[in-house]
Amino acid sequence: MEKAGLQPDEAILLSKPSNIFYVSGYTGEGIALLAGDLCAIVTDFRYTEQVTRQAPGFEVFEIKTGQSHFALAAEVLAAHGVKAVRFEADEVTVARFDKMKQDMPGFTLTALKGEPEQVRRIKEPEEIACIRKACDISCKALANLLPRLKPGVSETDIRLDLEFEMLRLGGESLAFNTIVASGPNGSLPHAIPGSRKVELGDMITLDFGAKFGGYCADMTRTVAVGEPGAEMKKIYGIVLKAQQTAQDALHAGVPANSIDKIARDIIAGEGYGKYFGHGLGHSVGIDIHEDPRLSPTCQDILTVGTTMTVEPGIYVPGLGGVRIENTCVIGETASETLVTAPKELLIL
Ligand SMILES: [Mn+2]
Repeated sequence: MEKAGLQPDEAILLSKPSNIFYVSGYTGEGIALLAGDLCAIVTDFRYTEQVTRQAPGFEVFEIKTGQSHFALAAEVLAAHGVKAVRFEADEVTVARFDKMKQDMPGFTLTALKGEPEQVRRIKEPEEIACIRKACDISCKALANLLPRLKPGVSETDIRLDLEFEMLRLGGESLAFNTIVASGPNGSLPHAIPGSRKVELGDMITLDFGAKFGGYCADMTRTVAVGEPGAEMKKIYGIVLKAQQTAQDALHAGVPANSIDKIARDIIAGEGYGKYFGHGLGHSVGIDIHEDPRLSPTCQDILTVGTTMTVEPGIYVPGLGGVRIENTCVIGETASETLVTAPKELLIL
């Protein structure tokens, strides 16, 4: 990918798992080296065969007992005439940077400026296909769960049920820890599922996603078990309008914060502005949270092929909360949602 911009004596050293997967398809531990005539993974005995299976285009170098990945990388790079190494400053800890300096003497070490992530912003059709499949699995898991959402079921039981369904339906893992927030717990945007049992009249916020082909789904639905109170119903209507209006406005060529503003203005206009304290959305791919963001401060111009969640919410302490979230792909004049589950208020 970004090898095109490299000098002949320069290499990129990747240690962030999502960037290594992006360039190579390899999902195990280790580091990736990219230079003019070199694509390599440096790893240990446990993963050597896995590299050859997942990343056939990459040479594999296995560290000796006691040898650090950086020390072996230094040998490999020196043999290719490399003198300068660029690394991921947002991934390498201070301790690992010290180790890198110690084990790679003589190399000029400079930080990448988020170039791998920049390239990853625009998803290839094969990447979109994986995210779509992850979203399909997630939607089916929700549909299978719904008949079992009843008074007396605990949040942790709901979480287990939903996660089991996602894995049973072909999800290879979970994109993130499932959020289940029932009744008054709904006012916590990132509630941890607990022992609280669902009561009649509760709204339940479910924020979850499967992973497929290395790519994440991200979706949220808030459903009611029995007739909810009047204010929660009103809040649901506001969030739904904010979600739909912002999603309808999402397309290439506009600044990210203009989409955030659409949802924020609708919610504020109804008097709930102070109860929507997070950004409207984020990009999603190999990592669950990627740039750009739909937030009041992100001025990036949206581009075709970028994925984006649209997830407004209203959280009222003591009452509850509502969030509705779709993962969308940005097109030239419109966006397409990859999450097809209905958004209208569902009263079970
Ligand atoms: Mn999200």
